[in-house]
Amino acid sequence: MVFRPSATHFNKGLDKYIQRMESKDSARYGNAKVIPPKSWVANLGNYEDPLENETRKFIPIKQTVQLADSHDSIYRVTSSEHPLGEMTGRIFKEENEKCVKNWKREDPLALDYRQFTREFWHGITRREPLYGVDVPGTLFPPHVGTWNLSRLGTMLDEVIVGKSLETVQTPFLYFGGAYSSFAAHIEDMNLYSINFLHGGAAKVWWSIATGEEIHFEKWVQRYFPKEKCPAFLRHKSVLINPSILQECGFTVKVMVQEKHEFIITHPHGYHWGVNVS
Ligand SMILES: O=C(O)CCC(=O)C(=O)O
Ligand SMILES: [Fe+2]
Repeated sequence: MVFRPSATHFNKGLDKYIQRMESKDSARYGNAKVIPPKSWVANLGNYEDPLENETRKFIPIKQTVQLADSHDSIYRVTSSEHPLGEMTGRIFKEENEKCVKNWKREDPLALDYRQFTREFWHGITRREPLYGVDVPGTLFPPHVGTWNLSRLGTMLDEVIVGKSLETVQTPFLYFGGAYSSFAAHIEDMNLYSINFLHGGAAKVWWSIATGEEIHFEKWVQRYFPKEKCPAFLRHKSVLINPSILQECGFTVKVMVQEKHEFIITHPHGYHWGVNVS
């Protein structure tokens, strides 16, 4: 579902807004998109461009994707650290551009989102995209009082007082290279997640309606009979072409997140996706 809250509703904060979304049964429709009011976006001001920051360094991963079934629909993603090791956003951008050049015809920025997703699934095993994942930090300026991902003010703050649960309550930055993807998963402790696109090209998300997760887990397990861990989807390495899930009767939704839009994932709501560039 897509929500376009008024400034009044939005400024009451995330907790209140989630209650409002839930009252509209948003979990049954997969991920929710929240488009913030213009006044809130204007208040962000001109903040840091992470691609120009010379002090924040990270080691991107290189993703390799292999087919895991016989009908071109289920894939296993493995990641290795980039051979150059730690780099700044600027170097990451250059490395990403080199990859895109090597793939020739497939410059993602030249495609609309339908062409892009078709191309993504079509060439998925031929590319090795780069992704800067789980980089601790935030771009939110401290003066932003509501929906600031570095201090969300959620229910968790009331039960965990005086410190933050590392990785659950602290924000991360993601630098998405062209065609980099994230595997199907639900969150640790089955919590919600919230994601804001600060800049760059879009991120395409797929999600399964809450309520279908057990069926989905059983369905996926059939394709990985050798997996010993019953919760192996938590290892975040499985990508599934949404078409096959639709054919098998799952409620799969696609959502394209553009600059300055939030995506909220629901507890038990499986989601996965790909960065355009
Ligand atoms: O952007 C990513 O790579 C992961 C996003 C995600 O799974 C989330 O925000 O819950
Ligand atoms: Fe997630």
